[in-house]
Amino acid sequence: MTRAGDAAARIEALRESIRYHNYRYYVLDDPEIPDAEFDRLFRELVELEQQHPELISADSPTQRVGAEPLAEFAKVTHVIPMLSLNNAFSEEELAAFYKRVSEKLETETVEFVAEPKLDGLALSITYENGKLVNAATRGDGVTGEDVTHNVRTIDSVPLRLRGSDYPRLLEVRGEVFMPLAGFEELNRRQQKMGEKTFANPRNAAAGSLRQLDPRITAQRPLQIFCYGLGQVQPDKELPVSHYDSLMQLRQWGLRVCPEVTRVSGFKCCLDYYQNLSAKRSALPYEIDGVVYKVNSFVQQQQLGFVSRAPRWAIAHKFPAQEELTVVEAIDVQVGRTGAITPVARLKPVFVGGVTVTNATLHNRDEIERLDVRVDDTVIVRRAGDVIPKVVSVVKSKRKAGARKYKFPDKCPVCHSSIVYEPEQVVARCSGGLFCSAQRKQSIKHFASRRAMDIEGLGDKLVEQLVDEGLVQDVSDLYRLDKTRIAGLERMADKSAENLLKALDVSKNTTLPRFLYALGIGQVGEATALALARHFGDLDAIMSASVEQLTAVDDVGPVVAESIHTFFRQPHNKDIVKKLRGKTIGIHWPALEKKQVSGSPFADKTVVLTGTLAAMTRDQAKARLQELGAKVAGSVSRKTDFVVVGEDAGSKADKARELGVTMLDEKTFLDKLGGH
Ligand code: 5U1
Repeated sequence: MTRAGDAAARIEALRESIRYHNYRYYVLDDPEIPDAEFDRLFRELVELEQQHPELISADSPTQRVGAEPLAEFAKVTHVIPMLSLNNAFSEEELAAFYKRVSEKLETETVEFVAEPKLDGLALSITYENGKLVNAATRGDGVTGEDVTHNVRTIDSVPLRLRGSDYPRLLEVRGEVFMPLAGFEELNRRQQKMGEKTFANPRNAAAGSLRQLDPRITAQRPLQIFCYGLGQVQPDKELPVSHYDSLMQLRQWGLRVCPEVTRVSGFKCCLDYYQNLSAKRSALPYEIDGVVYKVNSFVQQQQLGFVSRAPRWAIAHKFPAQEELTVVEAIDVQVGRTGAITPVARLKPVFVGGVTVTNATLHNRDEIERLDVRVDDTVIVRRAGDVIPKVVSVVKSKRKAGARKYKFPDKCPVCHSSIVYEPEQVVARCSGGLFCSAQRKQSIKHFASRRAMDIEGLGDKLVEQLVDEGLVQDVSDLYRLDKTRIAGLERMADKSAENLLKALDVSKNTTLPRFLYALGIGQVGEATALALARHFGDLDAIMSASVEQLTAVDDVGPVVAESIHTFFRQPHNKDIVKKLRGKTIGIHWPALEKKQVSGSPFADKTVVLTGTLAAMTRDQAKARLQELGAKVAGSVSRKTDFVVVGEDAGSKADKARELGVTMLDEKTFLDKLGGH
């Protein structure tokens, strides 16, 4: 075949593939591949068509915006088409966009409005004389679906506009989305009722908006952020810039994203992108990039449009959080408490900014739900610092004869039986401390930074110590001698000395750390701290009844039972005794309870936002907890103080909105200082 022939064949194959995935995405609401993969196919087609313009046909996916609307809904024609955005996938591509705009406008410093690119569905809502009369999805950009009945059920969409100075006809455009917490709750509900779960919040939002019965939509936690105007009549008194029009929309009662801001010049665009990227995992909804729009409407008009998108706007995308890869094997890992977690071993894939080789499969039920098999092509997701997970299997790529995964019934390490607690999905190895995997995990946990903080005692060394029979339980760590340690692979006199020193240093600890280090089921750092604060000393905790334990803040019957059982085990009591005994001598200062009761933060709920110059977020949190505060992740009417550092974002806005007391860093440190 000739090169032109090769290109023609590839173009046709790409078009077919894009049509198929468009259908899955837009019509079925059930995409098979991640957005990043789709973007790549699309870009390859655009590039090939640019190189071979003679091969462009009117029916190519590049020559129209979306796909066919669903048949069940009435069709709505958008008088002003709903366009899409061009993408920039790198700083260089953003720079090229900036250059094009500034050259065309003959200005070096262009003012933009920057806002998050939400991962939802574009919507058009029309108000006549201030009343909501119509709402339509984007569809193919020209014809959408009438979803008025469903949109009316979304709380954040006003049915009437505020005030009286709105135009007779106002069409607003925005993004409907499902916040993360609502999405997780919805999936839990769906699973409980044996209904289909959604792969991500975008699918959940799309599925919810495209319901024929508005009563179903009304139960779905949909939200909206408005980001622009469509038709407006009369349009004489409209603001002259995009930013002012958003502020005007807000005044009319329409919801605009609080992260919207004006930025001038290329560097400020990049700063906004970086700040938002750092904030991304803390936002309550999913975003996949930043949208920059030239602020002045006059300048927007000067720039105009290219076929499917405006020249005055661009979406600067974050690195993809979902990618395709292949499952090379499925293993199970044994945790500290014997929990058996299946893990997919993956062909290495770059996702969410790192190379991922393993992804959790959570439990046996999840393997069943996904029906994941060795050799399957899967979508893997890594968002923020969250452990990578397999989102779904691309069934159309499954090889013939791929066999269903059989969950083991014996622990792969100690060969004890795997058991299930009644009503629990977690499988556990029944080997207890006989199982070396459980022992290794509990020793690693004991030594970890937030527990006993034994520097130099990393995972590899713990494994060697257990495998060589030098350490059976954590108390054996403190009996190690230099010659034995130095004799281990990759160890020498100096590293052995350092480890012994670190072990010695670790003996001077705090009660909450020690409690946490013991690895009692269900006892994390916060519970350990609450227990230490409530009882004041370890003996009181060890002898407490379940009822007495339940009296502690945040300790429910399950946690209380777990603590109680732990301290009834002769083996555990023996280890604690050895650790505190004269020979080893782990000790901690007595807790000064009076410090807590006199503090301005005692029993207060505090939220931290932004960056503090004097301490890290963890240090501030620990200090507040020591002083009796509960440190929460989000602002509500129950919040007593919000500590506001540099570059604080929406939490500060929320605090302002709710009238919560805000402390700047200096006031915060002054309050801490006295205590
Ligand atoms: N935030 C935001 N998302 N978004 C999507 N703004 C925005 N603007 C869009 C689209 C498609 O389009 C206009 C620039 C035409």
